[in-house]
Amino acid sequence: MAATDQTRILSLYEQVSYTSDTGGDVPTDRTGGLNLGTALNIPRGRVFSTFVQSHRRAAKDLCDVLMRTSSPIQLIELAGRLRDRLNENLFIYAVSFVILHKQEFRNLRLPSIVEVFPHKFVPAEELTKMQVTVNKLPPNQEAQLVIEYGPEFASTNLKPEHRVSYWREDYGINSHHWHWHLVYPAEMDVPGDRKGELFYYMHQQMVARYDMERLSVDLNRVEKLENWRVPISDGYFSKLTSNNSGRAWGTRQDDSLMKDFRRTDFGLEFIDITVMEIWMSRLMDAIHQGYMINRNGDRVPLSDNVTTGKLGIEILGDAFEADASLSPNALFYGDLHNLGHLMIAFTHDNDGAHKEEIGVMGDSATAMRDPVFYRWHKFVDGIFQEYKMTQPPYTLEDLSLPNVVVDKVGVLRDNQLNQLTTGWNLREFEASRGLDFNAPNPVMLRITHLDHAPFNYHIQVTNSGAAPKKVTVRIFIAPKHNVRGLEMSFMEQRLLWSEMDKFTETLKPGKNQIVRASKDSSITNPNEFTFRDLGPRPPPAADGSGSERADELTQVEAQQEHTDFRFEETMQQITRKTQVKRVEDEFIKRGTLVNSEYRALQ
Ligand code: CUO
Repeated sequence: MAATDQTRILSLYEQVSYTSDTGGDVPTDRTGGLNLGTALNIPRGRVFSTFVQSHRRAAKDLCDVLMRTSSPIQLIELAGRLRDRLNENLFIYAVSFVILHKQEFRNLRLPSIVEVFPHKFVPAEELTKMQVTVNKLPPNQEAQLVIEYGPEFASTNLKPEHRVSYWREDYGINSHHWHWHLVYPAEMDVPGDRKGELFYYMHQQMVARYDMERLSVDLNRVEKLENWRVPISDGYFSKLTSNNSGRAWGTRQDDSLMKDFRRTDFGLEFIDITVMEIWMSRLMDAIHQGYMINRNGDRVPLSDNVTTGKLGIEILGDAFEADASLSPNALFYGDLHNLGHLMIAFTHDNDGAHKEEIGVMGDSATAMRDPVFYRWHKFVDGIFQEYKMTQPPYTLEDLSLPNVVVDKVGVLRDNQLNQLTTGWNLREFEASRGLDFNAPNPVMLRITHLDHAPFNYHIQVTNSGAAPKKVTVRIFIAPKHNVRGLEMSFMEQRLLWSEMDKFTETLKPGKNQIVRASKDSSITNPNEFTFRDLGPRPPPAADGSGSERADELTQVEAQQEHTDFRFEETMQQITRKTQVKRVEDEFIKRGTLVNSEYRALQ
């Protein structure tokens, strides 16, 4: 890939909300007669939400057109012509989707969503302050302007939930969530296995990790939001704007009640809470009967013990998320998870009487800021766990590896054994890529965010076989004590295990010492690049050899530079003793899982 493709593609992402047109039909001469389907139905300046089926449809229509381009140049040319007529968020979603999912574009990288839409990560007040500062600069100011933001949160200590604001409102987790839904979208015909299961697993992991963080600051584990007829105790006021021109996200007072949805301005049909309850009940029936019913009235068995076809957890995930193109019966099982996001996001103005915008729960780039996100996903996870408990427990054979024994596991940083250090770090983004500050030089945003000091895993493994053996190593972290300060049993701990890394290793016969750096994690390493990281590259070698590799390496180096850990002096440091265990060890000790034991702990 020539470096210019990467550089040129960035132009599609710059100041995307500040183009001259304000919507309307795209003249044929600008689309080359292309049929954009419903892509033009979402007005500019409004929220685009992948939780809304008509918005997913619009995204599919647009992506189908963009996917037909066969080179970055073609994509840039076509998308460039459409950019100022389409909803900004839809446009960025679709271009990003095509770059990620089209084989020919696999060497292109996306710029960080924080730089494309800074207002989704930084309050409008801060961005306005930046503009004021820019306006006061002398006209020939040479240096770039750097504005610091954070740690600052949307609530105060008056609310217990505030204790984990620093985690919920971190840009990293929110940009990760936006990216995840782009990689595994619903109803976009993305080929691939186990999508429904991945939806379950990734969100289960997010809740597990959040619960772990809560325990570390003496908060209870999240309570699921299962009863939609009682008030939601915690409100949320994001202080963010939903678009660059200052339209605010809807807010939610404490003790707000979900209401039947009755708006006509969001591409959504009316929805009753009663209907949501019926869908939930149908999903629960299917779980306990062991099958779903498809549109023909046939049974679709739900079992994870299959040798062909989809796993039960995958079918359930598709029906629950929901992905109407994969659900066995979208009309019957509904669209429960997606519409839950939206019903919650509209509690403040369910009928549009106040002409208020949707709340942050309606956008995957902002939803994780809100405490209710975790309550909703704890409910979602509870349904999946209900299914899991209908399945036979894993056996010792399932979970052990013949001739392989893990002798010892630990983490090491400098000379500290089994102690991880987390704290604040700084990351710079160029705010002037997404927002027009009318400044001659870059306007940088230095955001405080959560990070950890790098460390190494040390794993001692014995392969008692005669031949080398290729194995997959999966590392999890889990809290040891519950909120009462008591050591948890494995069953109490079970849903709190959070995956830290996964990699393959070839074990030689005898003792093996595996050392793995935390920054190499395939799970936690942020695949996030700023515009600067993706800027112009040196031209390829004269014979063309090695240019792709060089490009890749430069990007990896840029990424590593940003993931290097350096504590900033004024920032609070949080240290926490942790114990890293192998899941397999625990299972081997305890044998198979006992359902009644699990239930007693719930
Ligand atoms: Cu990612 Cu509900 O699916 O937030």
